[in-house]
Amino acid sequence: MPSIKRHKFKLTDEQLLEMLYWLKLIRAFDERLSILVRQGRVRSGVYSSIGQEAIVVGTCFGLHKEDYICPLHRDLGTFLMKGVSPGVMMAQMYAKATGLSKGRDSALHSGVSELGIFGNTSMLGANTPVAAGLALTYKLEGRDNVVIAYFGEGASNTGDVHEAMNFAGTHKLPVVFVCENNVYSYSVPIEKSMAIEDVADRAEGYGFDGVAINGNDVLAVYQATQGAIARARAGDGPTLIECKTYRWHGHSEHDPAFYRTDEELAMWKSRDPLPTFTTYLRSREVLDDTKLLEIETRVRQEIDAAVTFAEDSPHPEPGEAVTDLYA
Ligand SMILES: Cc1ncc(C[n+]2csc(CCOP(=O)(O)OP(=O)(O)O)c2C)c(N)n1
Repeated sequence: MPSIKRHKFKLTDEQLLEMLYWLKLIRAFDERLSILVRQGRVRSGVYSSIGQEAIVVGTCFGLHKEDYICPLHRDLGTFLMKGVSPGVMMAQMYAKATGLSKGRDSALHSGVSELGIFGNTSMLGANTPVAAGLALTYKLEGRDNVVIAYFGEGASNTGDVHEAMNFAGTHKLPVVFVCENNVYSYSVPIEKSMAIEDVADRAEGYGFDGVAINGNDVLAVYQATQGAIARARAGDGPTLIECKTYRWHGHSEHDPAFYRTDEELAMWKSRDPLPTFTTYLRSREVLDDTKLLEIETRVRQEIDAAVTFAEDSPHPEPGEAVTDLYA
């Protein structure tokens, strides 16, 4: 078995501050969405990623435009980091004509091929064979691009995920499998769905490395991803990165999550990826009050503008329902 070497990386102060900006933007986007759902303004299914932002930022930071991502229902932040504007993303959640799917789906299934985003599939895990297929294309075309395939620990139990990992391992495809292990698959805790502790252990059965890391530490996620991407670009095949994390909200905004305790939630909130990273940046003297205020003001303005754009956008015309169809 190959074994993962610690990947060394250096980020400039500007890049570290940019990471903080993304963490805060994605948190603010989801927090606002949650309020909009409660106000009845957004009626699409919303699956909050609050608490899991470090995975999105650590995996997407520095990706090339041509690299593909295959995100989950919970990964709206990956769309933002890949280049979809907060306004268009918000309009998508409002099912407005200016959204990605022009108001034609329940918000979570749109992809953007020009930006390297494959739309989320309802059948969880079904995005991973697609990721392997995209990676096969890159390999056959001799390109050095990579594909990031996201899935939950629940989805890791499906046949699709095993087939995708087996195929990718056999053909040494440039794909990074990112498991967002947030303890619950809907209401099912991990110990009721898996006989092993770490999803990462499964990689060995497919001939590549798997690593379980603190998914709430953005730099740990970045480091693991950069190592995996470097191996993938060099033709050394896939890596499985299991990011241990926790979702603060229920499975979706309509789930009150009665199946977990307040203590458990409080424990995970004490591991909030945002203050952890903020404290780190302050201790390294990368961040001070002025810079923090600048970032927070920018985030607030961008989210406000996104909501205004979505609210002011038109609903789709009925005739639009039969356009963009393939026969
Ligand atoms: C193949 C499949 N089986 C069942 C479901 C129903 N379902 C929707 S969400 C969910 C839980 C998913 O948990 P996980 O994969 O861990 O991702 P998370 O939502 O926790 O991020 C289930 C079982 C589905 N969408 N697809």
